[in-house]
Amino acid sequence: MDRTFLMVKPDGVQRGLIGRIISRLEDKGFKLTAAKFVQVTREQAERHYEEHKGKPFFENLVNFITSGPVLAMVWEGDDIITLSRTLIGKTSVTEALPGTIRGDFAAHTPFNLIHGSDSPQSAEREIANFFGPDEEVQYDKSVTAWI
Ligand code: RTP
Ligand code: MG
Repeated sequence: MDRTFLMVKPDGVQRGLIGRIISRLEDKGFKLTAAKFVQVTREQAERHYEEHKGKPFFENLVNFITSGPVLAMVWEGDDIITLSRTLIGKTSVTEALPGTIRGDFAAHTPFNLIHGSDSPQSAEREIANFFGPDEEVQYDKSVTAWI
């Protein structure tokens, strides 16, 4: 079973889309193992987006992600890193297809509602930036046997 870090960004929280975003992840059959509603600190935001440090949009990105609370989550599922990014849709709202979260709900780049890790290495680093080792819940989700 693979795991990833997914985060409803401040725009998703402000627009009241937390429930609908979570529903899409549940509908797909993914398993939620940790969740935390938090205000991201500047240091945490810079660590989270460290691969973008030095790029022209970095400062705006950190300002955006620290502009209000986010819902930080860990989800499990086979191939979840690839599958969740397909579900989320392209970064640019002009390229995000209908049927994806961004394609259906996001109207202005870079306010694209949800973050998803892009590799297992990123996932581990991003999870450790938001959650302690004991904060993930281990449990059986019987429906996963049927999907
Ligand atoms: P994310 O990391 O947030 O899940 O998004 P992503 O993988 O689809 O996109 P990434 O390339 O990692 O970029 C991270 C976030 O930075 C903002 N962005 N702005 N040219 C720009 O102004 C620009 N490029 C990227 C977006 O909010 C993007 O989600
Ligand atoms: Mg990214």
